[in-house]
Amino acid sequence: MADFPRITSVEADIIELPTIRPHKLSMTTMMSQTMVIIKITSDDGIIGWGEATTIGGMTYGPESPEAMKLTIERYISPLLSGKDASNINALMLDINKNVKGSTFAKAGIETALLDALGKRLNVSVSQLLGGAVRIELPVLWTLASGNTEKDIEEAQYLISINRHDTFKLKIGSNEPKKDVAHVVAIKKALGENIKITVDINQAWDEFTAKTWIKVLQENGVDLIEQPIIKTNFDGLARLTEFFHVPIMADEAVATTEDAMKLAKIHGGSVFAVKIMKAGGLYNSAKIAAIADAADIALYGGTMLEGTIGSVASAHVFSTFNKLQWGTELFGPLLLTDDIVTNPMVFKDRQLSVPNSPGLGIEIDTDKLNHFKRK
Ligand code: MUC
Ligand code: MG
Repeated sequence: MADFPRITSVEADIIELPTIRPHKLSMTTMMSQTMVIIKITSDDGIIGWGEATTIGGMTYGPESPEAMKLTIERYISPLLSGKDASNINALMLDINKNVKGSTFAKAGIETALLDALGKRLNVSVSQLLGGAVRIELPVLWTLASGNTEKDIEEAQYLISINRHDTFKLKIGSNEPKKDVAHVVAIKKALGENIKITVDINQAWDEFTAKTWIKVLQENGVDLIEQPIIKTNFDGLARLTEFFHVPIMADEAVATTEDAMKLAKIHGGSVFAVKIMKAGGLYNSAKIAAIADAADIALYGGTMLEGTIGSVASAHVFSTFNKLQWGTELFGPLLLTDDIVTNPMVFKDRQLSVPNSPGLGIEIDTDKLNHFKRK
């Protein structure tokens, strides 16, 4: 063995897991989730696992699962081969020089490198990132069955078992009047003590947003997420100034550069941070720092990843100075099965951040092989 652990292989496999019910968003309805699972092996025998995941094929983000796998195999793997597995800054710098965009693939690769380094040093990923300031993260649930009555039933059950007290509603695929009536009906049925957030996933233009956010605000909705097209930064700033209800940037705030531009004009009173959009955990922490400096609140977002991606996100969110709006890291709960032997623990409206070395997950290789796209 060399004086440093050399990377010997980088593998990327597409895994498909069915969802527990259809998950309806403004741009698509998901029946399953497709994940790219990354395995990085080094000559000291340590294996790191990562995940690169998007939502609904190419309807949400710019990278398809197939493109992520290809980018990793054809362009990223040769950059890593034979290099020092422990110098993540040097590796990511080299990848960023040679591979443009591809933040989802890069997030998965960086996750695998962090998992391996944590195992090598016998510390958790959050310790590698400087340490967790919270070991439990609030977690909401998204109601997106596409049916108001079913959503109410689902929420009432989850409230009764104390799993969640905050629900996110996905709207934007119907006429605004119908969508808003759906939100108001759910808000009324669940009552004062239950928080409701609404994600429009860019479906409204600015005028429609101004008209209908007013009704949502009057009906006690707690947070409005990405109502307008992600490129309309000034529009987000105008809505943020106009409304009392907080406006959250999601698709608009992908990279550190987006965060900087939005922070300057206060485009959003909350930023949804996601490791996939940001291109990894370190960039997510940088976005959090920009938000803090601009007095913009933080929310730990999901790309509906499985356990690997959700745990990686939990590690970095646990290190944020502030996490005023909690998280939506429920991805594994939306899936009918898992590829780890130690699933995430969700209890009393919180998820626990693992503290064993690396990510703190154990891969179930039989399940991994079973759910691999053939
Ligand atoms: C999004 O845009 O926030 C997060 C939760 C969920 O149900 O969908 C995602 C995507
Ligand atoms: Mg969103």
